[in-house]
Amino acid sequence: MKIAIVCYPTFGGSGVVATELGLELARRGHEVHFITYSQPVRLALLNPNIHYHEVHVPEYPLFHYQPYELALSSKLVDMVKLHKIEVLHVHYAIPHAYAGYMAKQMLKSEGIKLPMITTLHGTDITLVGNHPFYKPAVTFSINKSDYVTSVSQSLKEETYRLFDVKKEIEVIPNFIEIDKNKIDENSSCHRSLMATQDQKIITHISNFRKVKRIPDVIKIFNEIQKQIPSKLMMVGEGPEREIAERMCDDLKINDKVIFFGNSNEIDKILSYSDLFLLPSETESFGLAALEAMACGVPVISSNSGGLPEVNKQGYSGYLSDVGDVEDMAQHAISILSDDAELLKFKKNALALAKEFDILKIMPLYENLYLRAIEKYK
Ligand code: GMT
Repeated sequence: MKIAIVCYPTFGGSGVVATELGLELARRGHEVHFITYSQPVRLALLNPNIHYHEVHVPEYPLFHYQPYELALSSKLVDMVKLHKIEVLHVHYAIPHAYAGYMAKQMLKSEGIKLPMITTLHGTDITLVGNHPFYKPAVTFSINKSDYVTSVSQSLKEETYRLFDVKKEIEVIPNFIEIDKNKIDENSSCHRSLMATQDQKIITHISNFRKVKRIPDVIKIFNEIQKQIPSKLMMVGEGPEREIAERMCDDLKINDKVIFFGNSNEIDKILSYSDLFLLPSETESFGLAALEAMACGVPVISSNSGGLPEVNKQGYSGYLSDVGDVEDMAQHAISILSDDAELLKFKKNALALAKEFDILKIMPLYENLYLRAIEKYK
């Protein structure tokens, strides 16, 4: 199949999912065209089936806001015609589903039929898309998609609750390539760079936005380190980083916390980790938690959104109410203070992650593409 993928090329979860999906489709022999404003961070262009087309938005002094949707839909029309693309898969409703629909209509006027699949990822529904300024356009473009998927049952229910969506939403969860997350002894990332042998390694990875409740991460770690020799790895970049750094200063724990910024070595950092913290306000799925579990790292998370679909209470980790840092810290300490218990949780986390193996999830997408192409034949 010839598939076009539109996504955000940044470190965010939706871009990661879209990129890993495209890479696996290419490995399976499909021709994949990424169409976005810069090269997705995890995209390696070494596969002859992978193509990347950059969307340029020409600067013009009249424009206070650059019309990205317009440039994207024009690029889509050109690429679909040039490469005979059979199906369009847009990730994140805003503005991709809207731009995709415009491209579809332009192509239709030239007699070209292009099925469009929209995958809802989370904040496009729960935070941004729900804003009254966007809501009519988001509702319209979801309803006009040929097929709609969401990354969890929870997000599907949220979409129906918040929007007047008539379309059937299919749940296709986030996935993980299990074998990729093995410790590479040749890597420059060694455990000794992070902690001493007697210290436990605790990790948080996110885009450091408010929704991630970064101050809770620091508070939980502060309680843990009072009882367990440990270090905290803070991986990612975003507006809450400064607050977190200041908190570490105030609590006098900055020698126990490493801020990495954005990293391409997260699988290595995770492979050395003993525990993962994700106390988010909401999380449609929690890809970062799954990435941790795939490295055999138990997860202490909040119980909001789709997190209970990924992290299982008392098995792969623990889930607490949003903001209950005391409960989260207690659970963390209970896992970390007993080596046998920690080992059990690590094994369980890996076993659960295997349920989301890319090889199990990929046929769901391939089947969807086939159905979408068939629809217009
Ligand atoms: O978590 C973020 O803020 C990034 C965001 C994104 O759209 O890139 O992640 C969302 O999509 C991921 C992939 O489907 C999900 O695993 C994340 O849970 C979801 N984030 C939220 O719902 C906050």
